Amino acid sequence: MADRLTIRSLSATPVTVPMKRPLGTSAQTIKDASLLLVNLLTEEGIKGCAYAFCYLPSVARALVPVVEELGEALAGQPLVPVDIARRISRHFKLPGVAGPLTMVAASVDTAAWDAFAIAQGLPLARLLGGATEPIMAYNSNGLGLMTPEAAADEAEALLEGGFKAVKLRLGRADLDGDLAVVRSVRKRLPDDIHLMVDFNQALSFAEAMRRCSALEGEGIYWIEEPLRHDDYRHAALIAQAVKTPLQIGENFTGVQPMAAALAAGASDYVMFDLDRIGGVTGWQRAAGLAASHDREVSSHLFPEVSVHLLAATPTRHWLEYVDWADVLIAEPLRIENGMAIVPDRPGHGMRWVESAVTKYKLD
Ligand code: SMN
Ligand code: MG
Repeated sequence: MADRLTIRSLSATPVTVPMKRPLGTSAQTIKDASLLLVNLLTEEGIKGCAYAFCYLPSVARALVPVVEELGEALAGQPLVPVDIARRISRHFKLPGVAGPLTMVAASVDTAAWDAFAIAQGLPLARLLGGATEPIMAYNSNGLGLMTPEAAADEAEALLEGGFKAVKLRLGRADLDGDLAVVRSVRKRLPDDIHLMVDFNQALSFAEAMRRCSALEGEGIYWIEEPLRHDDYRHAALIAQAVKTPLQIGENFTGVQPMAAALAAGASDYVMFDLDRIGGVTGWQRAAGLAASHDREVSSHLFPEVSVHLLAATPTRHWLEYVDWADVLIAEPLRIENGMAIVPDRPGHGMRWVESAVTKYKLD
């Protein structure tokens, strides 16, 4: 087993895979997952990989040369994660690590950690000091904006696999529309099943205060992103006024916005998006900050890698389970009794199915 690795090259393939259930959010309806598959090759022959969630096919395509250019900057460097993270942030210092460039920075960081863990012969969770115990997961594969009856049916269907929690998207034109769906879903679900709701930043401050207050007593587990994601000042007022826990964080780009949100008291819970928080390196920093504030940490998308990171997060909370990348992955993440199983393979355990990559490749 090679214990020292040297980066040889990076490559990237843009793909779009259809989702089984379209996801209507208050911002946009997502029907396909446009991903950028990133591969890191070392001189020793060990490979690491990761995917970026690009939302739009054009973004996935546009990032290919960005990955290749970063590969030229990293070629010949020892694969020491702390140094690679510093080199990646220096590479993007002038354009700024923002928007789609965070997807590249994070997925290359994650691919580097994958290769590093493979070289050590350890699952990423264990390399980072965690156990490979199952992680509680909620099913997020659906429950977009839909009619009350359709939402109740879909909520029930999402319990297959033993899930104990599901997430419903809200943010219709008016409060009554949202309330009707919440009541229909809540009525259909057994009492011991948790129901999270997500507004995807749809509301003004006044409307958010009204709707979040109205959701009290409706059996909601958390209320996610009622406001523009970086409006921490008003989020704090809502968090204070409403007993149901507030959840934000999928839009934290690195640890600094999270520190500002915590300082403002903007939420009860936090959730990290692997691409935005800064890959494995960024997640660890954010998890340290969360632990120092006793804040529960959940994940956003990227369940295959997040399951390892949550395992090594002292204040771990919920894994957001989506199966969107499953067709591309040789051994997709397994759920048993509503718990995600941390793969006991070296690295994060994702390997591409080459025939699927060819099939779903974007021109
Ligand atoms: C969400 C965001 C982006 C894509 C899909 C779903 C949503 C979530 O905010 O938290 O699941
Ligand atoms: Mg969300």
